[in-house]
Amino acid sequence: MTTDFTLEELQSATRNHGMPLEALAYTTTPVGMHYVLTHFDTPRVDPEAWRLEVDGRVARALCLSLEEVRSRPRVSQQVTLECAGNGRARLTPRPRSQPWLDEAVGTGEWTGTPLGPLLQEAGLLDEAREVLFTGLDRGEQGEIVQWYQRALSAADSLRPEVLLAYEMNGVPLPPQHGFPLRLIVPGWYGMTQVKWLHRITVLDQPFWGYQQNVFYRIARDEDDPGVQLTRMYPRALMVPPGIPVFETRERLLSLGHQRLQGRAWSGWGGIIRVEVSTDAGQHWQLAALEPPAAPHAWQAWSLDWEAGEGRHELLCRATDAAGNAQPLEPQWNLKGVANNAVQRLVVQVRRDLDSSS
Ligand SMILES: Nc1nc2c(c(=O)[nH]1)N[C@H]1C(S)=C(S)[C@@H](COP(=O)(O)O)O[C@H]1N2
Ligand SMILES: [Mo]
Repeated sequence: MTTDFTLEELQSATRNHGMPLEALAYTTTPVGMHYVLTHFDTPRVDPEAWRLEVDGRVARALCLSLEEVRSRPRVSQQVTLECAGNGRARLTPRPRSQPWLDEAVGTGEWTGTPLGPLLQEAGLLDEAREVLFTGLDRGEQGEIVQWYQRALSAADSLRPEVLLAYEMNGVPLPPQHGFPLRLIVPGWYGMTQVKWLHRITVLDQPFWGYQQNVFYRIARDEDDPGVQLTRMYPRALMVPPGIPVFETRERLLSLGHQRLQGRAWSGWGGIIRVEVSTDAGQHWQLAALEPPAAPHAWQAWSLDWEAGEGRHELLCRATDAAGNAQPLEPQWNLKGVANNAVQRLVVQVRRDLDSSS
């Protein structure tokens, strides 16, 4: 396939990285295999000097050290994160940003303290409408020099599952995942999960910011205000079966019984159905689907298949509890976000591939 990727896109794709799809085999993604997306530079943070400021429309501003954050009530939660740009590289024409295929996802075991009680301690004033989260990273995007910032409504900020996380998979956050503290908003796309968090500001009016109002929207063109992204739309992915061809990453499989398996997730109340096609979408079969290990973690699915000799195109698709389904073809939009078109995988089933040879 010719795609004419630019060196800028390659630079983005090597700085950031996806989760190798074979890591779908783990319920909790090992730290180094979880995807990474960072707009600007990864800041180096001195944990002794770092403080979390809570200010704005609050009764009592707070300034907490890392020790003070860590000594608050501690909870752990398995949460699937996915970049809103996942699938972007499959759009034509391709919006210029991080060129993800299908792999911008991972499930971490996030440990931290719930945000709600901390906001209540600061005391939201009556006029509080939104809560703004600011990271320590700064750069230019869309010709605007900015700190990485995202806001949530006051109501969403007070949801019990929203965390200030200082550990991932039982270890302090690694630098690339937001050391020493990040926001975790289960079910929402990745841009919400502000890393290197150091300031929480309660606002009495809607926040206007590049990452809120310009970039993370589904819009037809520059004049279309579009809609703001919030929660993740459903997606199912398959562990690539068999063995890969290095140059093409096509899969080689031996003849006969195969167990196709993968994971599926949605931020809209979980997955109710995963279907698999082994003939390029002509027929679909219902996969066995497990409940999630945690309310906001992905769900395992599997399907047994008798593989006949030759070339096959495998597809999988998920439907969520809110009735959202995955389209067969990508739906184009200006920023290349929320492309949850079904995954397609080409496999060659061959007689010469039994495991002893
Ligand atoms: N401060 C800050 N937070 C950030 C970002 C960033 O560039 N700066 N990127 C966001 C985006 S777009 C995504 S998809 C997730 C990625 O989180 P991860 O790298 O831990 O997987 O972090 C979000 N939080
Ligand atoms: Mo993202």
